[in-house]
Amino acid sequence: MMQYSRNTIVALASAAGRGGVAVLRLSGAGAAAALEKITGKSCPAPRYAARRRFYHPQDGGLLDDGLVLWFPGPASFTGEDVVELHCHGGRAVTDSLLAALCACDDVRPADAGEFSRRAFHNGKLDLTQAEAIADLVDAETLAQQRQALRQMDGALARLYDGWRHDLIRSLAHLEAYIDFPDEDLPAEVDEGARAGIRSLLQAMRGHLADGHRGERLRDGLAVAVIGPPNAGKSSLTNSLARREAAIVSATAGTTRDVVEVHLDLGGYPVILADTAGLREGSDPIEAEGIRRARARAETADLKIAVFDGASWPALDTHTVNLVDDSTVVVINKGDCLPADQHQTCPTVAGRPAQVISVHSGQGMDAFLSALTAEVQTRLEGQGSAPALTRARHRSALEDCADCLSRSLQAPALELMAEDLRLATRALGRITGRVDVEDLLDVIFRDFCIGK
Ligand SMILES: Nc1nc2c(ncn2[C@@H]2O[C@H](COP(=O)(O)OP(=O)(O)OP(=O)(O)O)[C@@H](O)[C@H]2O)c(=O)[nH]1
Ligand SMILES: [Mg+2]
Repeated sequence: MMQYSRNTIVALASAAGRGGVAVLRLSGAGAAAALEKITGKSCPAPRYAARRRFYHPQDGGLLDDGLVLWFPGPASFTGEDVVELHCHGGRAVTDSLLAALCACDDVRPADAGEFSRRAFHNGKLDLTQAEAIADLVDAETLAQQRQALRQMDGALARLYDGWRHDLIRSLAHLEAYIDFPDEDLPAEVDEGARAGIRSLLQAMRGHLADGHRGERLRDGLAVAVIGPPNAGKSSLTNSLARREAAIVSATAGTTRDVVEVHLDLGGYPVILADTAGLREGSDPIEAEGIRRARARAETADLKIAVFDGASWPALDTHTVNLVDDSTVVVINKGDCLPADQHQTCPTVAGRPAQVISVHSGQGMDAFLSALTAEVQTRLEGQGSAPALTRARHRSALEDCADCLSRSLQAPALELMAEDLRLATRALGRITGRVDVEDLLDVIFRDFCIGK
């Protein structure tokens, strides 16, 4: 990172633009002095709000009237002295206050993420918690918010640090025997270390094989609406989105491009993709649309196969062939089905099919509940284990697991220790703790060398 001569940072903590109240935040050794300079008064008691007028430090002009808070370090978000100014949320007010603060000694505008970065450097957060703050700010649904809050609370950090601690312990024991080669490695130490590595590896593999639910919950579950032309795929998409996102018409082959809508289904984020109707012998543009539809069906986490009730009991074979375990099957235009068909529970390719009608609303509530349940099982795991939320964590964990399984095959103690060291480092990359001091601490605490 760039080195600056001024080390107290200031930034708008609330969103840019007009609002009732805006929050400016300062962090660094000069925060209190800057506050005193622009208010002409001393800092209030720590963590108590006080009302102050704000003046420009050079010309003395009144800028605003608001609240201030003073969080002396290290008991602050960044671990440094922090000051918050709650002012009126207008462009001129916030701009002039920022300029006034930057005119104070040692104060400069913050870089992107610099507050969290300082919090990390001062040991207030690990990297997963810093990432969780970003996720919480980006969360659009309740389930995303819950996941981010859990991670911010340190659920992932505790899991990964716990594993790392176990590894460091095993490593420390091995290192001790490597450093003192006169002593033979007792069989129980060797077997104990191996058993520990095996159980860690198993826990890690279980965590990795979670169907990417945490990452999906961050990004949204990909759901593709597929089916023959004119079945009502776009009508269903619009009904779920509660807006006219896709064109609906009685002409078969209306939808060509993939039309994406973002939904909040019972608190879970979904990216719903309406696609072109599947059929043969169409013009080149439609053929490209169908190719895209098939590609979407292939990569989707979940499919909704929509059949046309008006042609019941004939079923489009292109669509039937795509029905699998990850497909919710619906027969639309239930209003066009013969009355005697309403009572039966049809199946398509071995999956139960729900009869709905986007027009009349028939079966729509039951369909929505079934769809939400399908989404929920894909995003919510069993039990209370926190989910893996980022590709960055996944790749570090995969590296770690590779090192661990290699360590079990290692022909010599030194090589096993080296693999464990690499595994520890890979885990440390996730939380940002990559430090050999930890290893030394454990060695000295557990072995009392030199006693
Ligand atoms: N009777 C009846 N008609 C429906 C229903 N849902 C949709 N339709 C009609 O079916 C026609 C086709 O609807 P779309 O939603 O455009 O169908 P699509 O599957 O997207 O068709 P393509 O984009 O051509 O593949 C339109 O005229 C809709 O008004 C329904 O529940 N009942
Ligand atoms: Mg359509």
